[in-house]
Formats: sequence, structure tokens, C-alpha cells
Amino acid sequence: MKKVFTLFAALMMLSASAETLSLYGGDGQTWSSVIPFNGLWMDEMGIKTQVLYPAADLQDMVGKEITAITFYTQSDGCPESDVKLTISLGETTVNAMSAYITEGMTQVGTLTFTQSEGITEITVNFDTPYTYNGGNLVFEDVVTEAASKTQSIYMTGIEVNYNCSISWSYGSATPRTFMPQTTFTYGGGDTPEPEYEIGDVNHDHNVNIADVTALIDLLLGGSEAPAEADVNGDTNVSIADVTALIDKLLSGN
Ligand SMILES: [Ca+2]
Ligand SMILES: [Ca+2]
Repeated sequence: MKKVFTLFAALMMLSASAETLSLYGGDGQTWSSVIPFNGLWMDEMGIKTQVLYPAADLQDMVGKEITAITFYTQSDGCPESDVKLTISLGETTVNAMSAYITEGMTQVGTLTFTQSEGITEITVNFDTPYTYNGGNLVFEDVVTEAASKTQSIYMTGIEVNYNCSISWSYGSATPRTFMPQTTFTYGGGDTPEPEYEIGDVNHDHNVNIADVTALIDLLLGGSEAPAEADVNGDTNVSIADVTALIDKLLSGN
């Protein structure tokens, strides 16, 4: 029973394992003080910043759940008093920013900057995982508790040749060509295919008579059997599996 439980637990962990997608790392010297966090303006409620990630860069995550997003600072720096922001994601057919995207945004979490030094990463762990459906992805942060005193936050990234982001300054929304260095953490979605088919005792990605020989050798030798050797699925590897494997080969299943 313990064996079965351990296997089950391992499978659960495998299917829930998190992957990451890191983009726009650049040279580490290119930075923005307004994308994705507009530090100097964080003393105003409602200040909004958006980044538009092209779908072509996000194909690894289609159908998966995004659970966190990380940005990187070029140097120490944060608002000089606490700021709270809401973080939202959405998908759009828009390919470049000319105005804020207002439709289809969903709040996924919040972020609080507290006064501190030495920040190199800013990670938002989502309260609500976001299922990515394959569109152009919009990241948004909005100030919901303004700072009493502000300071620029310098974030690393790359310059691109179209308006991929937008921020607020001096009374208007300003499109930008800065794409912040970003790591997405994602997982879930499709359960991965098992590595080997049941009966593929020798792990050569074929189930054939060589596996019968391998299974007999294994039983005679008393060595540890791979999970694929339990052909009849009774959680034991025994002579009954030789019979089951031969039956499987003869029946062509
Ligand atoms: Ca085989
Ligand atoms: Ca068995």
C-alpha cells in the first residue's frame, strides 16, 4: 500500500510541478523607471501601468496556469513609503499599445512595496492562478494605496521597435517601447505522458519479445523492476506479468 501511495504522491507532484519561462533578459544595463512600475507616480491613486506580451513569446504556457510573475531591478530602489497595487492579467487581439487595454482584465493578486533596500527581484505570487489561452497577454498594475513619498524603481529589460507598454505621467497615458525582463511561473494543464509504455521493460520505447526476455532475466536475477514491468497492474512484478506481457504481444494491444 505504501508503494502505491508513494507512486501516487510522486505523480501528483509531477503533474503539479512548476515550470518557468524567462524573457527579455537583455544586457542587464537597459532599464526603465516607468515600466512595469511607475515608482515616481506611486503617490497617486489609480496610477496604471500595462505591458503587452506577444503571444508568439508565450507558446510554452498555452493551456497552463500562470501562478506568479517576477521582474528584476537594475539597482536598489523602491517607494519610500508603503504602496499597494492590484495586479491583473488579460488577453487581447491588440498588437501594440496606443491606449490602456480595458476589456477582459482579471485581478490575479496584489503587491505591496515596503520600504527596504537591496531588492533585486519583485515577484507577485497570484492569489488566483491565471489560465493562459494563447492570446497577447496584458499585465497591469494599479495603485490602490498610494505612497506618501515616492522614488523611482529601475527595472531591467529590453527596448523593442513598437509600443509594447504604457504608463501614466503628467496627465496622460504614454505608450513605451520598453519590455521588462520577466519570468513567468506556470504549471498544471495537461498531465505529462508517461515516459515508457506498460510492458517496455528494457526502456527502448518498443514493446516486443525482447521485453519478455528482459522481464524473465529480471525475475531470475532478482533485480529491481521498473514500474512498466507490472503489466497486469496488480502492483507486484511476478511471473504472472510474463504471461500478461506475452498475452499483450499476441493480442497486439
Ligand atoms: Ca522494450
Ligand atoms: Ca504484476
